[in-house]
Amino acid sequence: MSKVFQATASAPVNIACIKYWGKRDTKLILPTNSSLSVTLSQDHLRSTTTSRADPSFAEDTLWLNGKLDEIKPGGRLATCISEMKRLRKELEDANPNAEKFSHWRVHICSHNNFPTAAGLASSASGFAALVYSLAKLYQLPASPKELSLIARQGSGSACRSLLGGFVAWREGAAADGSDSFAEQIASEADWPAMHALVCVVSDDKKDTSSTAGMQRTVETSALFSQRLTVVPERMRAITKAIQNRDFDTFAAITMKDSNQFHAVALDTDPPIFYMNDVSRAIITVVTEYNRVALEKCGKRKAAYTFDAGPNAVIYAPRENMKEIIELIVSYFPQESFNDPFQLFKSAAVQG
Ligand code: 2P0
Repeated sequence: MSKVFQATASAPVNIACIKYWGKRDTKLILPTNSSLSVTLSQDHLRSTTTSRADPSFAEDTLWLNGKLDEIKPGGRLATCISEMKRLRKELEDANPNAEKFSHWRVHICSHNNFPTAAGLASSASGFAALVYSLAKLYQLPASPKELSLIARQGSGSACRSLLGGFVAWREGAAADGSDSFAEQIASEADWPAMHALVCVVSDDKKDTSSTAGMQRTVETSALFSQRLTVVPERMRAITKAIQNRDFDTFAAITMKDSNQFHAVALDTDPPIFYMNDVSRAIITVVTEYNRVALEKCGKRKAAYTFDAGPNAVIYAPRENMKEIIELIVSYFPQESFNDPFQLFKSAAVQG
């Protein structure tokens, strides 16, 4: 029997505090603004991917959650796979002793342990796990930053899931995308008190995909250009807040940016609604909770954020979480949610 190669890797979702929304290059997936996220840890929201190279395989094949998925020529999956094969080929060419299998076909099996495409960043963890598993399969010495350049071409937000903790995706300026990568600005250990509560309001598939929605915003929203003028200062300010463990500033910026992202979605023609009545009620509860906290001690105690779907993520220092969960549960009986609340904290990607 001839030799085969196989590797498994897993990557978690990330939840943005400064949102990525809009591309300046749709093929290379270059964003119109930098973004910043927290990579969630623990085992609840992860993609796990196994890649196998075997000389007997007839074509590259992918199964997503047990179902055969199409690898369209020239599409995002094909791009990521061919980029990883190219890196393996470079390694083989540079090292005469390296085994030559970059030309073999690969079979890839990927599994999400949470609802796919429900605004819970499944493409982020999915492409990060895919690229990471191929990097292990091909025994590449590439750094997470280098791999983020490839994962970005699968799905923009995926580049941030290759690193743990607090991660910035730099928009970059180069036309070839070489400076549009993710980098860690603080590790989980730098701010261990930071926790995230994921409130699954709905796990239905969303109506408007992020990919289609964001380009419609770029093309039709007058508010969008205003957003681009404020993001650079927000990136600077939130980075400083994270490095200083200044939760009040972190919370103020995170909520403002979530609100602005949903405002430009609404300003899109036709309008895009990602939040629903439960999402808006969660905003009201957190706002009131913070109003009382501001009155009492001059600082916010929680921050909501919503992505391209109705589910809420509430960031808060761990010490406030019990109170926040009790508050949310008292306002929203569990039937409002398809899933019980899940508590995560940020952490590094695991292999
Ligand atoms: C984010 N989102 O920063 C923002 C906030 C959704 C709202 O990144 O077209 O699925 O594959 O690059 O990465 C969703 O965008 O879009 C996203 P593509 P992606 O997390």
